[in-house]
Amino acid sequence: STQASIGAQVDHKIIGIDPGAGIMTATQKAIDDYGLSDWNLIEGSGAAMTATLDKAIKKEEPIIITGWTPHWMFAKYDLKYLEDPKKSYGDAEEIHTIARLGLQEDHPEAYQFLTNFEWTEEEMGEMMIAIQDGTSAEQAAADFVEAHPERVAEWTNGITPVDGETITLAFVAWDSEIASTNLVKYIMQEELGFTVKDLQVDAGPMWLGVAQGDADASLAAWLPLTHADYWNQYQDKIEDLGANMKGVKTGLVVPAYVDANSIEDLVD
Ligand code: PBE
Repeated sequence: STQASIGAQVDHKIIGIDPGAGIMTATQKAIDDYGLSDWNLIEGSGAAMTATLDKAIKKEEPIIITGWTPHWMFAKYDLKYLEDPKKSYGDAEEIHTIARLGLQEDHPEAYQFLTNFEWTEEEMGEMMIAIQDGTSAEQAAADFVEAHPERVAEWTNGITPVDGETITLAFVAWDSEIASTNLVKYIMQEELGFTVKDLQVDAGPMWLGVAQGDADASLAAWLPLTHADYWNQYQDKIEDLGANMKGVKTGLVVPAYVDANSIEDLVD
Protein backbone atom coordinates (compact mmCIF):
# COMPACT_ATOMS: atom_id res chain seq x y z
CA SER A 1 0.00 0.00 0.00
CA THR A 2 1.15 3.54 -0.70
CA GLN A 3 1.85 5.76 2.27
CA ALA A 4 -0.36 8.83 2.63
CA SER A 5 1.24 12.02 1.30
CA ILE A 6 2.89 14.25 3.87
CA GLY A 7 0.03 16.71 3.24
CA ALA A 8 -2.59 14.10 4.13
CA GLN A 9 -0.58 13.10 7.23
CA VAL A 10 -0.63 16.64 8.66
CA ASP A 11 -4.05 17.62 7.30
CA HIS A 12 -2.34 20.16 4.99
CA LYS A 13 -1.58 22.37 7.97
CA ILE A 14 1.55 24.41 8.62
CA ILE A 15 1.72 25.56 12.24
CA GLY A 16 2.53 29.28 12.11
CA ILE A 17 3.00 32.00 14.71
CA ASP A 18 1.66 35.56 15.18
CA PRO A 19 0.14 37.01 11.99
CA GLY A 20 2.44 40.08 11.97
CA ALA A 21 5.63 37.97 11.88
CA GLY A 22 7.59 38.18 8.64
CA ILE A 23 7.86 34.40 8.55
CA MET A 24 4.08 34.29 8.00
CA THR A 25 4.39 36.49 4.88
CA ALA A 26 7.31 34.38 3.68
CA THR A 27 5.27 31.21 4.22
CA GLN A 28 2.36 32.57 2.18
CA LYS A 29 4.93 33.26 -0.52
CA ALA A 30 6.27 29.70 -0.23
CA ILE A 31 2.70 28.38 -0.59
CA ASP A 32 2.47 30.34 -3.88
CA ASP A 33 6.01 29.60 -5.07
CA TYR A 34 5.72 25.82 -4.58
CA GLY A 35 2.09 25.43 -5.70
CA LEU A 36 0.77 24.41 -2.27
CA SER A 37 -2.68 25.98 -2.72
CA ASP A 38 -4.42 23.20 -0.76
CA TRP A 39 -2.27 23.94 2.33
CA ASN A 40 -3.31 26.18 5.25
CA LEU A 41 -1.03 28.32 7.36
CA ILE A 42 -2.37 28.31 10.93
CA GLU A 43 -1.98 31.53 12.96
CA GLY A 44 -1.02 31.43 16.62
CA SER A 45 2.03 32.58 18.55
CA GLY A 46 5.61 31.50 19.10
CA ALA A 47 4.63 29.91 22.42
CA ALA A 48 1.62 28.07 20.94
CA MET A 49 3.78 26.80 18.07
CA THR A 50 6.43 25.33 20.37
CA ALA A 51 3.71 23.76 22.57
CA THR A 52 2.15 22.10 19.49
CA LEU A 53 5.59 20.94 18.35
CA ASP A 54 6.32 19.42 21.75
CA LYS A 55 3.04 17.48 21.75
CA ALA A 56 3.62 16.11 18.25
CA ILE A 57 7.18 15.01 19.07
CA LYS A 58 6.06 13.23 22.25
CA LYS A 59 3.66 11.18 20.08
CA GLU A 60 6.12 10.97 17.18
CA GLU A 61 3.47 12.43 14.89
CA PRO A 62 4.34 14.38 11.75
CA ILE A 63 4.18 18.17 12.02
CA ILE A 64 5.39 21.15 9.98
CA ILE A 65 6.10 24.46 11.69
CA THR A 66 7.42 27.88 10.78
CA GLY A 67 10.81 27.94 12.48
CA TRP A 68 13.88 30.11 12.83
CA THR A 69 17.44 30.09 14.08
CA PRO A 70 18.61 31.01 16.69
CA HIS A 71 16.02 29.09 18.67
CA TRP A 72 16.29 26.73 21.67
CA MET A 73 14.05 24.17 19.91
CA PHE A 74 17.02 23.01 17.82
CA ALA A 75 18.91 22.15 21.02
CA LYS A 76 15.93 20.42 22.60
CA TYR A 77 14.64 18.39 19.63
CA ASP A 78 16.09 16.66 16.57
CA LEU A 79 14.76 18.98 13.83
CA LYS A 80 15.56 19.81 10.21
CA TYR A 81 14.79 22.67 7.88
CA LEU A 82 13.03 21.73 4.66
CA GLU A 83 15.23 22.81 1.76
CA ASP A 84 14.00 25.91 0.01
CA PRO A 85 15.40 25.81 -3.55
CA LYS A 86 13.15 28.70 -4.65
CA LYS A 87 14.40 30.86 -1.74
CA SER A 88 10.96 31.90 -0.55
CA TYR A 89 12.62 32.50 2.85
CA GLY A 90 15.49 34.53 1.39
CA ASP A 91 19.15 33.87 1.83
CA ALA A 92 21.65 35.69 4.05
CA GLU A 93 19.35 37.01 6.78
CA GLU A 94 20.46 39.23 9.69
CA ILE A 95 18.87 40.67 12.83
CA HIS A 96 19.24 44.44 12.89
CA THR A 97 18.92 47.07 15.56
CA ILE A 98 16.74 49.97 14.45
CA ALA A 99 16.36 53.37 16.11
CA ARG A 100 14.05 56.35 15.89
CA LEU A 101 15.33 59.43 14.10
CA GLY A 102 17.00 61.78 16.55
CA LEU A 103 18.18 59.13 19.01
CA GLN A 104 21.84 59.97 18.35
CA GLU A 105 21.23 63.62 19.21
CA ASP A 106 19.00 62.98 22.23
CA HIS A 107 20.81 60.00 23.79
CA PRO A 108 24.30 59.68 22.23
CA GLU A 109 25.46 57.06 24.77
CA ALA A 110 22.43 54.84 24.14
CA TYR A 111 22.92 55.28 20.40
CA GLN A 112 26.58 54.29 20.66
CA PHE A 113 25.91 51.23 22.79
CA LEU A 114 23.07 50.03 20.56
CA THR A 115 25.31 50.50 17.51
CA ASN A 116 28.13 48.53 19.19
CA PHE A 117 25.97 45.63 20.33
CA GLU A 118 26.41 42.54 18.17
CA TRP A 119 26.55 38.95 19.39
CA THR A 120 26.57 35.40 18.05
CA GLU A 121 24.03 32.64 17.69
CA GLU A 122 25.96 30.60 20.24
CA GLU A 123 25.87 33.43 22.78
CA MET A 124 22.15 33.98 22.32
CA GLY A 125 21.67 30.23 22.63
CA GLU A 126 23.09 30.30 26.16
CA MET A 127 20.45 32.79 27.27
CA MET A 128 17.57 31.22 25.33
CA ILE A 129 18.17 27.75 26.71
CA ALA A 130 18.49 29.09 30.27
CA ILE A 131 15.18 30.94 29.89
CA GLN A 132 13.52 27.87 28.38
CA ASP A 133 14.80 25.83 31.34
CA GLY A 134 13.00 28.19 33.73
CA THR A 135 15.49 30.96 34.54
CA SER A 136 13.84 34.39 34.39
CA ALA A 137 14.90 36.52 31.43
CA GLU A 138 16.38 39.10 33.80
CA GLN A 139 18.41 36.49 35.69
CA ALA A 140 19.58 34.93 32.41
CA ALA A 141 20.83 38.38 31.35
CA ALA A 142 22.64 38.85 34.66
CA ASP A 143 24.24 35.40 34.33
CA PHE A 144 25.32 36.18 30.77
CA VAL A 145 26.95 39.45 31.83
CA GLU A 146 28.77 37.69 34.66
CA ALA A 147 30.00 34.94 32.33
CA HIS A 148 31.14 37.27 29.52
CA PRO A 149 32.69 40.40 31.05
CA GLU A 150 35.01 40.85 28.05
CA ARG A 151 32.05 41.03 25.67
CA VAL A 152 30.28 43.57 27.85
CA ALA A 153 33.52 45.59 27.98
CA GLU A 154 33.72 45.61 24.16
CA TRP A 155 30.13 46.79 23.78
CA THR A 156 30.42 49.52 26.42
CA ASN A 157 33.98 50.58 25.60
CA GLY A 158 34.40 54.36 25.80
CA ILE A 159 30.78 55.04 26.74
CA THR A 160 30.34 57.30 29.77
CA PRO A 161 27.43 56.18 31.98
CA VAL A 162 24.46 58.55 32.12
CA ASP A 163 22.34 59.65 35.04
CA GLY A 164 18.89 58.11 34.76
CA GLU A 165 17.88 58.77 31.14
CA THR A 166 14.91 56.64 30.06
CA ILE A 167 15.05 54.51 26.92
CA THR A 168 12.15 52.47 25.52
CA LEU A 169 12.97 49.27 23.62
CA ALA A 170 10.13 47.74 21.60
CA PHE A 171 10.15 43.99 21.05
CA VAL A 172 7.93 41.09 20.02
CA ALA A 173 7.67 38.06 22.30
CA TRP A 174 9.65 35.76 20.02
CA ASP A 175 12.12 33.72 22.09
CA SER A 176 15.13 35.14 20.23
CA GLU A 177 14.03 38.74 20.84
CA ILE A 178 13.12 38.12 24.49
CA ALA A 179 16.77 37.14 24.96
CA SER A 180 18.38 40.05 23.09
CA THR A 181 16.08 42.72 24.52
CA ASN A 182 16.58 41.53 28.08
CA LEU A 183 20.35 41.42 27.72
CA VAL A 184 20.54 44.93 26.29
CA LYS A 185 18.12 46.23 28.92
CA TYR A 186 20.21 44.71 31.70
CA ILE A 187 23.51 46.12 30.44
CA MET A 188 22.05 49.58 29.81
CA GLN A 189 20.60 49.66 33.32
CA GLU A 190 23.36 48.01 35.32
CA GLU A 191 26.43 49.26 33.46
CA LEU A 192 25.34 52.49 31.77
CA GLY A 193 22.88 54.16 34.15
CA PHE A 194 19.77 54.10 31.96
CA THR A 195 16.22 53.31 32.95
CA VAL A 196 14.99 50.94 30.25
CA LYS A 197 11.35 50.21 29.49
CA ASP A 198 10.77 47.09 27.44
CA LEU A 199 7.59 47.47 25.45
CA GLN A 200 6.12 44.17 24.24
CA VAL A 201 4.06 44.63 21.09
CA ASP A 202 3.23 42.90 17.81
CA ALA A 203 5.56 43.21 14.82
CA GLY A 204 3.59 45.94 13.01
CA PRO A 205 3.29 48.18 16.08
CA MET A 206 6.97 47.58 16.84
CA TRP A 207 8.05 49.08 13.51
CA LEU A 208 5.41 51.80 13.69
CA GLY A 209 6.42 52.63 17.26
CA VAL A 210 10.06 53.21 16.30
CA ALA A 211 9.00 55.17 13.17
CA GLN A 212 6.76 57.42 15.26
CA GLY A 213 9.28 57.80 18.07
CA ASP A 214 7.07 56.10 20.69
CA ALA A 215 9.94 53.65 21.09
CA ASP A 216 13.61 54.64 20.92
CA ALA A 217 14.87 51.43 19.37
CA SER A 218 14.29 47.75 18.73
CA LEU A 219 16.66 44.80 18.52
CA ALA A 220 14.11 42.75 16.54
CA ALA A 221 14.33 43.81 12.88
CA TRP A 222 14.93 40.79 10.64
CA LEU A 223 16.39 41.93 7.30
CA PRO A 224 16.65 42.02 4.35
CA LEU A 225 13.73 39.67 3.70
CA THR A 226 11.70 38.76 6.79
CA HIS A 227 10.63 42.32 7.62
CA ALA A 228 11.00 43.73 4.08
CA ASP A 229 7.38 44.97 4.02
CA TYR A 230 7.89 46.91 7.26
CA TRP A 231 11.26 48.22 6.12
CA ASN A 232 9.81 49.44 2.83
CA GLN A 233 7.01 51.18 4.67
CA TYR A 234 9.08 52.87 7.40
CA GLN A 235 12.67 53.17 6.16
CA ASP A 236 12.48 56.99 5.78
CA LYS A 237 11.46 57.35 9.43
CA ILE A 238 13.91 54.89 10.94
CA GLU A 239 17.68 54.60 11.30
CA ASP A 240 19.23 51.17 10.73
CA LEU A 241 22.03 50.72 13.30
CA GLY A 242 23.27 47.57 11.57
CA ALA A 243 23.28 43.88 12.40
CA ASN A 244 23.18 42.69 16.00
CA MET A 245 23.45 39.13 14.65
CA LYS A 246 24.44 37.69 11.30
CA GLY A 247 23.76 34.31 9.72
CA VAL A 248 20.22 33.84 11.03
CA LYS A 249 17.61 31.82 9.18
CA THR A 250 13.89 31.22 8.82
CA GLY A 251 11.96 28.46 7.06
CA LEU A 252 9.75 25.43 7.38
CA VAL A 253 10.97 23.02 10.05
CA VAL A 254 10.02 19.40 10.78
CA PRO A 255 11.16 16.74 13.25
CA ALA A 256 13.96 14.64 11.74
CA TYR A 257 11.63 11.59 11.55
CA VAL A 258 9.30 13.35 9.07
CA ASP A 259 9.63 11.88 5.59
CA ALA A 260 10.30 15.13 3.68
CA ASN A 261 13.51 17.02 2.95
CA SER A 262 12.41 19.89 0.73
CA ILE A 263 9.39 22.17 0.50
CA GLU A 264 8.97 20.59 -2.93
CA ASP A 265 8.14 17.30 -1.15
CA LEU A 266 4.95 18.91 0.21
CA VAL A 267 3.26 18.82 -3.20
CA ASP A 268 0.74 15.94 -3.07
N1 PBE B 1 10.76 35.40 13.64
C1 PBE B 1 11.67 35.55 14.75
C2 PBE B 1 10.34 36.77 13.34
C3 PBE B 1 11.55 37.53 13.47
C4 PBE B 1 12.17 36.90 14.68
C5 PBE B 1 11.52 34.80 12.55
C6 PBE B 1 9.68 34.60 14.09
C7 PBE B 1 9.46 37.01 12.13
O1 PBE B 1 9.14 36.07 11.45
O2 PBE B 1 9.08 38.16 11.89
